Amino acid sequence: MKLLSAFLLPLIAFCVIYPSPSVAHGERAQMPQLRMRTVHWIDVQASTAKLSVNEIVKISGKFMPSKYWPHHVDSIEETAFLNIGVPGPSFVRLDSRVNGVPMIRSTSFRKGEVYDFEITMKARKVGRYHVHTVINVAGAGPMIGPGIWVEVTGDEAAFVNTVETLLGETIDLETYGLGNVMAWSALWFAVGLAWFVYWLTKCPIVVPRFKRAQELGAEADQMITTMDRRMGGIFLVLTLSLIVGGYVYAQERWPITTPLQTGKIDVPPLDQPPTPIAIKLIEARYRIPGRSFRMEFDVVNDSDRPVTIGEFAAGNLRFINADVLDVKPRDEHDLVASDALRVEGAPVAAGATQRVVIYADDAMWETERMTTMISSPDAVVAGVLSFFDDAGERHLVEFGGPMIPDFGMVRR
Ligand SMILES: [Cu+2]
Repeated sequence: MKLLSAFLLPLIAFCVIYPSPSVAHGERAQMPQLRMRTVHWIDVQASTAKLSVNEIVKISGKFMPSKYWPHHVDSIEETAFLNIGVPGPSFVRLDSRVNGVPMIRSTSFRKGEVYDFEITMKARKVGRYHVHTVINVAGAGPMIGPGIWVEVTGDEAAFVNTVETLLGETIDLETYGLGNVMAWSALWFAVGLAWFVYWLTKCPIVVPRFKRAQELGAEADQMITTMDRRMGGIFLVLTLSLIVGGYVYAQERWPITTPLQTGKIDVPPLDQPPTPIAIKLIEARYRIPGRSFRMEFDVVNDSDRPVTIGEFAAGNLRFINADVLDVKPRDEHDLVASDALRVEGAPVAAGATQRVVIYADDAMWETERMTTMISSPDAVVAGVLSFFDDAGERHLVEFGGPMIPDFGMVRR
């Protein structure tokens, strides 16, 4: 009790009085290492930001499972599922594909490989939603992609969700089988209730009866009357008949059924040439007072064109080099810093190896709570660099390594 009043009550009071600001649905709460070192989401976009009920929105882009996947997090190379995270059943997913393969079932993805995805959804409920891509990893949980605001207007009552079955029958998925579900639930509830009510008519009931049975010990069977045995028999026969009868009826009524598919499906990687650029991280430093990330690399350019860095992406934040790329945030919530990447030592000439230093400076590190990585016992960071050659060809290269915090103190 003393512990309660000394620690818990002030803590509870603090939480009640000082609630943290709510942001969409908690994407900033995910640990920075999980955001930076699990799945890199690249160029995620929605086909529209505003649509009416029954209209289609497609979410597409690329993702790359990180080669720096934390050891304590279950691997994406085991079992994973591509999904969309939105509050409530506000959309229905009509189709989702990775490298063209339908993603109805779970799969696994290889670390370091780039995958193309597209998810097709139909708007169901009116509202404004932060639509996130998500890869659910078995044992590890959801790896959340960037959120895109999508607004749905129109008339919910007009929502149509029909499909044609393999037997050519058109059914409405909003109501299909609902009557059966309700009838069976009501029936079993009634059977359970009747059984309970029967025992309530007996004296003594519940706890006094339990105590009585304890007192009687081996003699407790005496408490059960012939009537009780008869009722028990009736309920047993009734329950078994309902189960068997229900099964026989369902077999007669729907002779052809297929079970839900739970097997895994393989996604072959895209057929693409290996990237001609290799990088080695020399040092990554995060300067806390300046909200500035400084990274130093050795870049080996094996291609026959000079390359420079146009974008640095980490943990769903995008830092753009305005000299190379023109990418503007789609709205004030988009995590794009249009002119926040400074590159020194580039372009890297064809065939050359050069030391390149990049600075990603933006308050997003702070506002998106990425800075909590400095208090992690596993301060390893990872990100993706977009290299562009002088013909506009893009090469995605991942890097990772330990990060050293810089507290801005004068070193002695
Ligand atoms: Cu969100």
